[in-house]
Amino acid sequence: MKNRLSRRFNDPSIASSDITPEQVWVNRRTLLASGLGMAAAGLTGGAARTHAKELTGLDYRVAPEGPPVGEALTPFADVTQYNNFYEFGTDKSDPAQYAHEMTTDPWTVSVGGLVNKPGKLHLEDILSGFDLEERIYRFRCVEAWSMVVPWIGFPLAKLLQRFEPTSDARFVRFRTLYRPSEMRGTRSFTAVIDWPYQEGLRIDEAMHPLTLMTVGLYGKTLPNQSGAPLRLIVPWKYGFKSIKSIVAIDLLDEQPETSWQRLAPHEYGFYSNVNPEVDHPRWSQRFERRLPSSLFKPNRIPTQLFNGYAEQVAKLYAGMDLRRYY
Ligand SMILES: Nc1nc2c(c(=O)[nH]1)N[C@H]1C(S)=C(S)[C@@H](COP(=O)(O)O)O[C@H]1N2
Ligand SMILES: [Mo]
Repeated sequence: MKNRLSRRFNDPSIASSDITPEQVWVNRRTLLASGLGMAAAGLTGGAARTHAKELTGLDYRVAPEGPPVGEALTPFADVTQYNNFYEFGTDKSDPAQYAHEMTTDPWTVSVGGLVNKPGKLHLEDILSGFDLEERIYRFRCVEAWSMVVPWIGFPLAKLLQRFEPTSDARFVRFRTLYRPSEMRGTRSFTAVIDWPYQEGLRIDEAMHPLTLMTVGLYGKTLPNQSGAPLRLIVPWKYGFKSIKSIVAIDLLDEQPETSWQRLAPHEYGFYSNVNPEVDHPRWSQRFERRLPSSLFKPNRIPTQLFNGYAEQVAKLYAGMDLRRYY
């Protein structure tokens, strides 16, 4: 089977529609959340979900909670037109302009290292093998902008368990596709990053239920600029840990080097947990600009420890000096 999902994103019947993805999202969510709405529309939950699948190409379960309390969702246009994906250039507008040059079909992910069952999975197998769910997460970039996004994915732990990590596995390393013919940012003479883009997590961070293998947002498959067809979302860490367009995952007994650490070790640490108390050497991390943000309406809000997820993840770092392990 071909990767029908990535094609669905460009489905003209969606593009020509004059409803925005945010409206689709809010309407469908309201419909699913309220029994009254479903009764009024003459739909069962199942029928509503099938309809959502036809509309978006993805079938997923909607998490019962709404957005983080009092925080609006960041509009689809801001989420998908203001990006970091250096493989396509360093300007925030480069990924939206050039990431379509990347082929995402066919797509395989290899999992190896300290696992009992190393192997390769096709994207189709990954998508059919796991129940997808929608999770609304805050996302905080190290450059001090942030957003709230309805991501669609499944816990990374479920994928890793399928390959049976051995008891020696203490870290996980992730690598992005490196294909210069389709990634103009990697062909530049002023090399920014030592490609392929590489990131890592400690095994308990990788196994944490908040850590999401992500395939969609706003009810659609990921657009290429957002890291299609498969990217990580680690909501309590700075955005660069959330590696895009993943092709390889390896379980290791030693802490892997990361692309940003290699580039500037005193600016970017391995942990990179969101922390308003620990400044970046060149700027403060106390505040963030919540997108959409402009000169006249900067939308400046205070940054929270672990990006607001302390209750869920602080225990992973009990006893650790967070200034030293930044
Ligand atoms: N492969 C790859 N993954 C990447 C990056 C990148 O340049 N290449 N940038 C990171 C950074 S710095 C951020 S803030 C987020 C941005 O995700 P977004 O564009 O979906 O907001 O992606 C992260 N993942
Ligand atoms: Mo970032």
